[in-house]
Amino acid sequence: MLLRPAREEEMQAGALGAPMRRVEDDRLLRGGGRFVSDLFPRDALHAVFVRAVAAPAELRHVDTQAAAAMPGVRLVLTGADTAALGRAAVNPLVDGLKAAAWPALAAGRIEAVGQPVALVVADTPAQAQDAAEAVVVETGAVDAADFDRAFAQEWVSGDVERAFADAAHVVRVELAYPRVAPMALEPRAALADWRDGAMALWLSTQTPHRARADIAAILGLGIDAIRVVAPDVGGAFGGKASIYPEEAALALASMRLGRPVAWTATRSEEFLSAAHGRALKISGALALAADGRFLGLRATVDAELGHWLTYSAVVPARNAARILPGPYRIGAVHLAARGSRSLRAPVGIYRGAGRPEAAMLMERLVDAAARRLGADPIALRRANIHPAASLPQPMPAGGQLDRSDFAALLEAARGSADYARLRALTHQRRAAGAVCGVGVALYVEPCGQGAESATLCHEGGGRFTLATGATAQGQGRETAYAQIAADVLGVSPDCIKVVHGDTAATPPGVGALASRSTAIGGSAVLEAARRLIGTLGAVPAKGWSAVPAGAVEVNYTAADEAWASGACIACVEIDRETGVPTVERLVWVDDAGTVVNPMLVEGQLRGGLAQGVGEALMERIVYDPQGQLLTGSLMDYSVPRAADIPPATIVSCPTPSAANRLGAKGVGEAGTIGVPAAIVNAALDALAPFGVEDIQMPLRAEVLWRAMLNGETDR
Ligand code: SMO
Repeated sequence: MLLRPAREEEMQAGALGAPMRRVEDDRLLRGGGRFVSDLFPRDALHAVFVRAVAAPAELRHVDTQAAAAMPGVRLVLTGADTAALGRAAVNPLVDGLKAAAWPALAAGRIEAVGQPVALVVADTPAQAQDAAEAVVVETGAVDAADFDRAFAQEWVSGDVERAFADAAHVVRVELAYPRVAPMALEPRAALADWRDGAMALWLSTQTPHRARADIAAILGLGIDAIRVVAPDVGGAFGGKASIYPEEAALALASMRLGRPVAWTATRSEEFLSAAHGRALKISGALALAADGRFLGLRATVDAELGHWLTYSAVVPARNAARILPGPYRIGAVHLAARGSRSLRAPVGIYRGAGRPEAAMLMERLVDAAARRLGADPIALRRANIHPAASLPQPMPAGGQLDRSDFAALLEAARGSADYARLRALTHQRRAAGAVCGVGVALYVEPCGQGAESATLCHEGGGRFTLATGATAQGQGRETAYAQIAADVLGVSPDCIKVVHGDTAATPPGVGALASRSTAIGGSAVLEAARRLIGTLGAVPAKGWSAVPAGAVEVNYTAADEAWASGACIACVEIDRETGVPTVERLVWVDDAGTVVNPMLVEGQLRGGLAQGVGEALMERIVYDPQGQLLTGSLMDYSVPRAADIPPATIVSCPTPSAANRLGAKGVGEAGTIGVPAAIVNAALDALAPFGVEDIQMPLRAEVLWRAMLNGETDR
């Protein structure tokens, strides 16, 4: 993507599509950000959680007496206090989902290390911490609880038995996608303020309106008694899309005390008890005709859900199933998705949410097929993709593939990577002793369905206030939404004030997740701007000064779901002596549909790419066999630094979506979907001369070194 510097005059021509600088950044870069922890009032009390240190266990007794008598302590809550609370909702996206218990504080039994067992509230954080250490938790041994299936669903299309019976070749891949941490820079934080029969909650959340409904159900109050505010949020990545037990306990504490109660999670608490991502086991078999046609696909997705279910607990498994078989024409498909609870922290959505796992399976299968057939990986993909003219196209697990041009994506990637030369160079380097390879990935990404809201008010004099049910955690939403509205209204984006995050100031909406906020929330903004013009009448040539004040409210529902797509090519070199991998080159062609602001798109793509590189090469949450978390700090859990991010060429190749008014597709999650698959395929290509056909993520030096060693000894 070639970016020119933002210039005023470019914006005059029409705000939509202009590389406008983010209006948020001046404030944020000067330290003017207002995150939840910046909003704690002087009279706030401070909460610290007592957490389980071993699991599973019978919880016999929590002795709070000594703690309650310590200086500054106002309240100690245990599971007995929270037992009567209601429960948070779980999105029932599969048949027969079995809901799990949802204790705000553990009662009767402890299910995971890190589970909150008691809440101590004191005048200062230090007093609360001291008192928390005086809480005595008595436990007894239990057999590892039998966590049965939470759900299982299958989808079949075509004659799968026949496809595999007719196959000239069948290739198989089995992979365990590591459990990883979403790792927002800002940890969870909450402030609960109960006064005059109403609850105000400031949360570091992606979904304030849903949190409002959850807190109302948990506390047994009408929704009108609850206000939730998401102020500046320092990253979320799916990890802040669900209400948490800690937040429910905090709200109860404020209700009991009639005082504001504040909590900021430590980094270790985030690793211990915030929702993780991925942790899918996924296996598949691809049946091929002798000429390389894909005949059939069988795939099984096994999700580990952790000990309680986040709102979107089912989404990763469901998403993995519904993007298969990716961009390929396969007549016979059998998909199975299952989820089971486990004695660990919850697993929820994380940037990509099932799509990276399924793309990894599909793309590894295709590269394995290319090796089996002696075919070129790009040529094999080209021979099996849906032609652009045949899209939209229904998918086996529901939904339909959006308009896309997969051949154009592959050809753009081929050209941009100078693919033929790259392959030739790889052969030469190998002949000279290097361990290096080229990997390809082509992916599809459902992103953006359902409804979002917007209210747009002309305040008079050409000034506007736009309130949205969507939220922001660093995406530049205020900039993008102002551009969309300004383009329709024929004004400069700085005439539009964008309001979000506060349920008292915005219409009910979904929030920011699932790469939906531009496609759906942006379409709501577009619709609102058009309707406002319709309501107020034609704007006179001399501008808005003569137009009266007025407002419209829109609840926009997309006709269908947008699907983004992209093609990636990665080059990886592996040090023969140490196994250290280097991603030498990444080319990524992305279809984001209508682009509102190319600078924001590139920022989102590069951010996702960084997290995609992290999960491919280094990130992994590790528990020991007793369920103790071994990666509980940034000393132990490896996230990529700036120097770990490879040079990447990003090329925009948009086909506007047919699914929503704006024609936009998602960009926030895209970087985690194709990039890891291309990197792993490149590593497997590099290791092919050693006879290595399988490798598990993350691709740490040790893993690669052992693979080379074993490959050599095996032969
Ligand atoms: S993983 Mo996203 O915030 O739906």
